[in-house]
Amino acid sequence: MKRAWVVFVVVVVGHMMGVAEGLGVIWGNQAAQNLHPRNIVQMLKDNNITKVKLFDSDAWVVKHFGGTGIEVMLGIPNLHLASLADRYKHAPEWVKANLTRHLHEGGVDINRKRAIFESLQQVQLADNLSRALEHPKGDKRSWLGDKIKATIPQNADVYDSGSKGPSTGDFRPDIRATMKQIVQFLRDNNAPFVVNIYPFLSLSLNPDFPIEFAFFSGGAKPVQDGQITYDNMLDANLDTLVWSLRRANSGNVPIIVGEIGWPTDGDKYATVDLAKKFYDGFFTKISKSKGTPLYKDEIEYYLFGLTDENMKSIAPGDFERHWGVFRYDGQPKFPTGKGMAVGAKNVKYLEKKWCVYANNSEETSEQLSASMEYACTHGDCTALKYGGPCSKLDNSTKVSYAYNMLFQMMYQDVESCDFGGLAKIVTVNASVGNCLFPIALDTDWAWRPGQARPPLLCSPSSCRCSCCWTCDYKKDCVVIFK
Ligand SMILES: *[C@@H]1O[C@H](CO)[C@@H](O)[C@H](O)[C@H]1NC(C)=O
Ligand SMILES: *[C@@H]1O[C@H](CO)[C@@H](O)[C@H](O)[C@H]1NC(C)=O
Ligand SMILES: *[C@@H]1O[C@H](CO)[C@@H](O)[C@H](O)[C@H]1NC(C)=O
Ligand SMILES: *[C@@H]1O[C@H](CO)[C@@H](O)[C@H](O)[C@H]1NC(C)=O
Ligand SMILES: *[C@@H]1O[C@H](CO)[C@@H](O)[C@H](O)[C@H]1NC(C)=O
Ligand SMILES: CC(=O)N[C@H]1CO[C@H](CO)[C@@H](O)[C@@H]1O
Repeated sequence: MKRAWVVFVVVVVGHMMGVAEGLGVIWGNQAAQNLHPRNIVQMLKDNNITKVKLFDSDAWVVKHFGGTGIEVMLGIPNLHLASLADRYKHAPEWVKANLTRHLHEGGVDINRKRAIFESLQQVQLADNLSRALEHPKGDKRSWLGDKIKATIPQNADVYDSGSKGPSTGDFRPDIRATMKQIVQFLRDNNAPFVVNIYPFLSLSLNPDFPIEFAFFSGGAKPVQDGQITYDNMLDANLDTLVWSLRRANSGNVPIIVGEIGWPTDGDKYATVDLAKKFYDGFFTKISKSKGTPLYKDEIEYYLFGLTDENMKSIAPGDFERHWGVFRYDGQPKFPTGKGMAVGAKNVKYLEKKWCVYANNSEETSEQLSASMEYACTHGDCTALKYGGPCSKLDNSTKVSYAYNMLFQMMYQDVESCDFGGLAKIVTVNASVGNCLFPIALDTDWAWRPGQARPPLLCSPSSCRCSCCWTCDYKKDCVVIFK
């Protein structure tokens, strides 16, 4: 899900790892509507998932995990990260304001809690941050102490495997010095190295990638590295990291996979079938708790992600909005035999109303494509290409799909189903075959990031701008309480 060059910054709160404790999931909330946190809590419990990672520290969301026994990792918004790194005193201030405030009796479980500061930044920033987190006066131990651990998550492209496989692996030459400094900071503070590994991206970005190597069914030509045979990318990748850490004199640093998953739409390789194949193999692998050929401890994994996010940036690709093991409404996309099988229960939806292309006027094809472009820009059309079920619709049904997505993302606001008279609201299910025309979640259920309770609704007419969904709606739009 992340671009190749990004790094992340993480602060881990709570007792330290070493012993893995199973599977975590990432709940991102860049969707027009998100399930209520209490339903997420229930879903996690139903699936025996005890760890969740959130990308920001929205206090209202975090509060719902209090007393549930679920460990929470919290992210830091990007914009805060730079200032956190630039001056020494900012980091303690941020930690106090956003993190330690949750750590009280009856709050989010302090002993089992971890928090993540996370952001998309360059290596230099991570480097600055590791210095900001060190004690002044040259003490290498972080001022964060034992309760909060700092780590700086990386994408797997910060290391290369070299010519002979994992055993010749090392951090990339261009950033090696910085990476060395970062991992030694981790080592000195008993903090984990967090790495994001996406076999899907390796496959999707590299036409020569042997497809079966992305999965766990042993169908690919194995990589022979001395005595060790690698038949899947994940193990080979992790052992490359093990070697890279060893070469940085930090071989004991524990490893956590901070993100792993497979999207279901928006790319040639993003299909329900391949995602199911990936997850089936992955769940079988982790149920054996064996680590990798070189890393014998059980590894902790965070799945990306729990649900689809239809407002995520699609700069990396249309698949960005389809990483969920579950749909937008917490319903399973495919059966997973092990792990993550149980969907959200008692989900409430808005009325059974769809917005579709009316086909009753003399519109020109220019008007039609302009309306489609509007709907796709402000809504979500990422399911209309690349071979997924909605890509097979005929053109005019695609227009209906686009209209409906925007209509639902606008909480079925009637004014959002106008499109200059080209659209109409219907009560007959507009879904076609396996292409779901979704219904919005009930407003008592749904929320958007940063949104106060009760849910706010901002419609195009009240906004007088076409950017409710892309701009900061709190600033740019008039907000109506429903
Ligand atoms: C969760 O764990 C309980 C107790 O071990 C078990 O009975 C149940 O089947 C598990 N649920 C899932 C979805 O794995
Ligand atoms: C890192 O710190 C240096 C020196 O304090 C500063 O010049 C630079 O802008 C910082 N980089 C980032 C990305 O914050
Ligand atoms: C639109 O309506 C015309 C006239 O009724 C019909 O011939 C045509 O098939 C319709 N097109 C669509 C896409 O429904
Ligand atoms: C459908 O749309 C595509 C691209 O917009 C266009 O190339 C194609 O000719 C259209 N098909 C019909 C039947 O209108
Ligand atoms: C509409 O039909 C689809 C099947 O095509 C189904 O999955 C969906 O649940 C239906 N929606 C509603 C609201 O009944
Ligand atoms: C997400 C969040 O709660 N951020 C807060 C972190 O702390 C700063 C400084 O107090 C606040 O401005 C942010 O709102």
